[in-house]
Formats: sequence, structure tokens, C-alpha cells
Amino acid sequence: MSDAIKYRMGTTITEHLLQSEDEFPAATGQFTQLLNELITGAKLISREINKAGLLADLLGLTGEINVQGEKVRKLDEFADHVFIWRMQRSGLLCALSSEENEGVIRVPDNLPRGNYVIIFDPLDGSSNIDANVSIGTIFSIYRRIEGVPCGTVENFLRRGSEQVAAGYFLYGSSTMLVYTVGNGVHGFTLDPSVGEFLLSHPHIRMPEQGKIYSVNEANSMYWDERTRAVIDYFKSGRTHLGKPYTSRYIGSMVADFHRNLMYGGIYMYPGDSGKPSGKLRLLCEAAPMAFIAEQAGGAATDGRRRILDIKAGSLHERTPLFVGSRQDVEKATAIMQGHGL
Ligand code: AHM
Ligand code: MG
Repeated sequence: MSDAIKYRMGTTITEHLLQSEDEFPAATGQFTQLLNELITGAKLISREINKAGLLADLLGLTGEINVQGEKVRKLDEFADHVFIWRMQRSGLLCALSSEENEGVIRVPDNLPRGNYVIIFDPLDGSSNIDANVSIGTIFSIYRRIEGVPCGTVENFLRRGSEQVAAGYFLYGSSTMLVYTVGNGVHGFTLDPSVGEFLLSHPHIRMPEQGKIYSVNEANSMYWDERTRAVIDYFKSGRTHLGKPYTSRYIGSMVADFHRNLMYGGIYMYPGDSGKPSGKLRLLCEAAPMAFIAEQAGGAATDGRRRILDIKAGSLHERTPLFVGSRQDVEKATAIMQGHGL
């Protein structure tokens, strides 16, 4: 059978995971089930997002302010509720943590518990929702620590290198799932006519060096000299291209990251004088993206340390982030350390 026909017959995520169970013991039946629960949640969210332009009551703010001090949008709240509801009932989780909620989210006592913990950002880039711009869901999965009670924060305060899986759903011109269980990065596209995510991008590799830099340059007046030097480098004739990179910034990390994963490039959210640790959360944003980047041949640092080596001190800890093509991240990190120009 030709590859073209095989592709049109489709490989679902379950089939793909079952195939990798032989090569990769972490991909157990329980784990496959967990990913399928996430997929159902993402399909429901994708459905709502697709309808959002038609049903005005799905857009706009709820009037609430979340734990991050940000205004909660109706779709943010919907996405958060869908994942919490599904995850709590999966029987696969010991506890959960969401960007939208301050503390650990417990699995109620009357429901079965499992051996994993999950941290997720239900709708990343949600300030873009009302303008029909791509947004995403990010997830990061760890095995629970044996002997540590489920409701305690210790199960979550880990190094990113301990993740057993990470991924994102991108609600864009099509809905995609990109995930890793530590044996490469694979992309699936939701085929709406079949209602399944089908393997569309096996073994994604990120170019070693890119052509794109992504950063909110409006913050440049708050940056220190080194941060400015990093961005100046990508805008100079000193790059491997002999000319400046191109600038692309959506303000939706999943979409910015995904584009750079496909084409090569670097996404940056550095610290600045107003936000010394930047904006992004270590556990639900930086660590999962770092795991995916590394598994695709890329890299991620906070300008000094490898993101996956940083042990979180609190659930909503923030970190500066430089993530993307390996040589671009190495260059940015060297400049942040005062070398490399
Ligand atoms: P969110 O999780 O509240 O949506 O915040 C994270 C988002 C990222 O998706 C995006 O890259 C960044 O915030 C944009 O921030 P800014 O508007 O400061 O550039
Ligand atoms: Mg976010």
C-alpha cells in the first residue's frame, strides 16, 4: 500500500500510542485513555470556538478576574470547566492544576484516582478569542510521586525533565494536537468529517536555525541591555542568513510556537523591568513547550538555564522563556550571558 493511501486511511492517536507502547513503556493503556480524555475535551472546545462568532453569548468577559489577575473570558471558563470535569472523572489522575485556578484541584473523594497528575492552560492566548485568532490548550503530565498525598502541591513542583508527556491543541485554521511522550514529536489534525485526530505530522523536527523571531517588541523600553542585544542580533546582518530574521508575533504562544516549530525560529518572552520573570508560567506553559521543543531537536532556556532543569517553587511561578530552533536559542542564551556577539 502506498504512503499516500495509508495516510488517507488515517492513523488515530490511540493506534499511534498502541504502536509506541512496545517501544516506550510509559505509553501504557492508562496513559492512552488519559490522552483520549484530553482529546474529547479539545473536540468540545474546538466545537465551541468554531461557533463563537455565531453565538454572541460565547464571546466576551465573564466579569471575573482569575488567579493571574487577568480578566476571564467566557470561553476561558468553558475550557477550564470542560477539562476539569473530564479529568476529575477519568479515574486516571491523582490531582490537577490549571492556569485559571489558584491551588491544586482535587479529585473528589467519591471518584477513583490514578497515578498521574496533569497541569494545563485551558485556553492560552485567550485575549485573541474575540478576533477569531488562533488559540490553544497546553498540557503537561507527570507521574504522581509515590507516597505523596494527592492533594499536596509536591506532586506538581517538579523539574520539567520529569514530564512523561506534554502537548498542545491548536485551534487554528484547522485543529491540531501536537504531543510528545519522549520519543519524538507527532502532530495530528482533527478531520471534522470523521471526528478524529489523524496522524498528519509524524516525527516533527525543528530546523536547527530559523528565519523568524517572535517577541512582543512593544516591551523593549523595559528590557535590559542584554535582552535588547538579543533582539538586535536577530534584526542584524550577523545572523546565519547574512540579513535580519523576519518578525512574526501573534500574541498566542501556541500559534507562535507552532509556526516556529514548522518553519524554524525563536519565540521569546524575556523578563523586563516591570515583570522580572516575564509573563509565562513555568509549569503550564514553559515546561511543556520546552519538552516538545527538545524532542523536536530544538531547545528552551530562561536566558541562563535549561527550562527542563528548573524545579518549580510554586504552582504559578513565572519564567523568562527563549524557545525554538536549537542554535537560535543557544545564541540568545549566550548573549543573555554576556557572550556570543
Ligand atoms: P494567557 O495564558 O493569559 O493567554 O497568557 C499567555 C499569552 C501567550 O499565549 C502569549 O504569547 C502572551 O501571553 C502574549 O502576551 P503579551 O500580550 O504580553 O505579548
Ligand atoms: Mg497561557
